[in-house]
Formats: sequence, C-alpha cells, structure tokens
Amino acid sequence: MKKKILFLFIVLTLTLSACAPADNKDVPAITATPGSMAANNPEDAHMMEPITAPNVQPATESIGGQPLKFRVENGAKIFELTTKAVEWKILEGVKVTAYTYNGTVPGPLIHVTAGDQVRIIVKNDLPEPTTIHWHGVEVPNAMDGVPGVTQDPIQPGETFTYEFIAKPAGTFMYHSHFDGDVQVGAGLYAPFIINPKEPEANPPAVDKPLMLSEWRIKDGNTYAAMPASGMEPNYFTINGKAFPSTEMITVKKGERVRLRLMAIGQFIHPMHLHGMPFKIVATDGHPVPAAAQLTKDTISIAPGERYDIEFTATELGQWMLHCHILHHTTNDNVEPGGLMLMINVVE
Ligand SMILES: [Cu+2]
Repeated sequence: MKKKILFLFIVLTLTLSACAPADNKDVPAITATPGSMAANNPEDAHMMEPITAPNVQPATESIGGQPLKFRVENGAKIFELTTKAVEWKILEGVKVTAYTYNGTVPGPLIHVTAGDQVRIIVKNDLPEPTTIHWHGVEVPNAMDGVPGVTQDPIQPGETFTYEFIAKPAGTFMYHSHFDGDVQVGAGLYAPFIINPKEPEANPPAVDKPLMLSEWRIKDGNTYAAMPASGMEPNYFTINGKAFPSTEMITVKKGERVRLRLMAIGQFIHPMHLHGMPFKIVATDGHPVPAAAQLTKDTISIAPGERYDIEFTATELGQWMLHCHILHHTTNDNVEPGGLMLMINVVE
C-alpha cells in the first residue's frame, strides 16, 4: 500500500514538473540571501534576511539594562521609549546591527513598585512596525501588545501609549510581539522589575537582572538567531555582552547575591554556578515559599522563563557562572566566550 502511494506520488511529481513552463511567473523565484542561505518557502524568507535599517549609527551607550528615568504626572510614572536600530558591540571587535529600545541591548530597565500607575510612551523609529508585550505583568487586555488582537501594530514614525497598574511584584520583561522571532532576537527586549509595596526587610547586597540571548553573525551581517536550519546562533550574550565582555559581579565575603535570570532568546540555557549552591527564591516573578525553595547549582531556563536565585558568597575568589550547553560558552566556535560571567568574592 505504501509503495503504491509512493509510486503515484512520483508519477504525479514527474507529470507536474514536465507540464510546468520554463519561466512560470506564478512560482516565486528562490533567491539566495547573504550568508548563502536560500528560502524554499517564501514565509521563511523573513527570518533569513539580515537585520538592516537605513543609516544605522554606532550606539552612544555601551551598557544595556540601565534604569530608565521617569517623570511623574498626576501620580502616574511616565516612561519614554524609542525603538531604533544601532550598531551594538557585544564583544571587542564584534558588532551586531540591533533593534533596540533607546539604543541599548537589553533596553532600559523599567523599575517600579507594585500599585504604581505606569504610562509608557513608545515611539517607533524602526523601518518596520512593532508592538510591546509586558511579559508576565498583569495588564488590561488592551495593553497586552499583541498585534491584530489587542492593538494595531505601531507603524514606523507612529507613537503608542501603554498604561496600566504595575502588578504583581516580581521579575518580568518587556519585548516586541511583532515578528517576534526576528525582532526579539534582534535586541527588542528589556527587564521590567516590580518591587513589592512593602520594602524588603533584608534586601541582598547585589540584585542583578541577567538577560540571556543569542545572535547569528555571518559575513558581517547580523541575523536573528533561532532554532531553524541555517539560523543557529554563533554568539551568546548576557545583558547584550559575550564573555569576556560580560560584567564581573563583585561581592564581599558573607554578603547575599540575587541574580534574576531571564531567557529572552529561543534556546534553553542550563546555568551553572561554581563554588556555591543557590536557592530558587522566585519562579517567573512569583515568590517561592521558604520551605519549597530548592537548593541547586544548575538551573535550566527555557525561553520566556525567569528564575530569581540567591546565594551567600561564602568563598573568596573568582567563581564562574556559565551555561552548561558548552557550545554556548564560545564566540563563533572559539572557547571561552558567550554565556559566562565571573562572581568575584572579595574580603
Ligand atoms: Cu546555553
């Protein structure tokens, strides 16, 4: 039976190809894109094109994820974001063409308190439409940022205002929801942290968001990396930097460290800490009760997930935090690189 179907399929295919005119105008031409990749399916073509924009300038800032300043109007905290393309340095001598919020990767940290009225004015200076999704934040439906469902895409040159009450407290992210597999990979993501209404009784000495992502750079072109054939990443970044350009975290012996790990790319990263075990104190922004906090030294963070982990720096020295998919600790296949950073415990 199977053989019969296969035979019929072959006959049909041969007949159809024999009938097709040599220059059939209805069949889309297959064109090679830079990086020598060809899209057989026109719907795949968008992801195979390099990230480009007219007149891309080098970024004026060198560190991403810095707190965004706001002004207060009638009790609301007003933040302003502009989406724009810049040349972003992920490593000495390695630049990507990035789509950004306010010119950095990640975009600026929006840091508010539970219950705050938050208004975010977004101006789109990209050559294509975009929207913002407030990942994990409990917003009204109209503010959810899904194009064609909750809003029209923000067209190039247009401005859109998001407004909501910040809740619940925890570790969240904001990112593009338009052409997400390209725009998020291209850099349109940032941390969004909501403090509890009651300030913490015993805050850690170090409290740091770490956003994990991937890039594909070929022949000087930047592509949004994704788990698709020919689109695999060859660079990996923590807060927009690949090791050894990742930030070193310095802490005094005996102090407590909180790392807010966020996977914003399209790959899973089992992050491993040398020397000191940690506890998982929050998952996807929600606190874990003390009795349920697992003690681990490796934690897999899947795309979209956040884990807040805490440890006490009990041992002096430089301790590595790195992804244990070891290809992810390379820069274009050269070790060491990518998803590594140092925790420097000092006297
Ligand atoms: Cu990894």
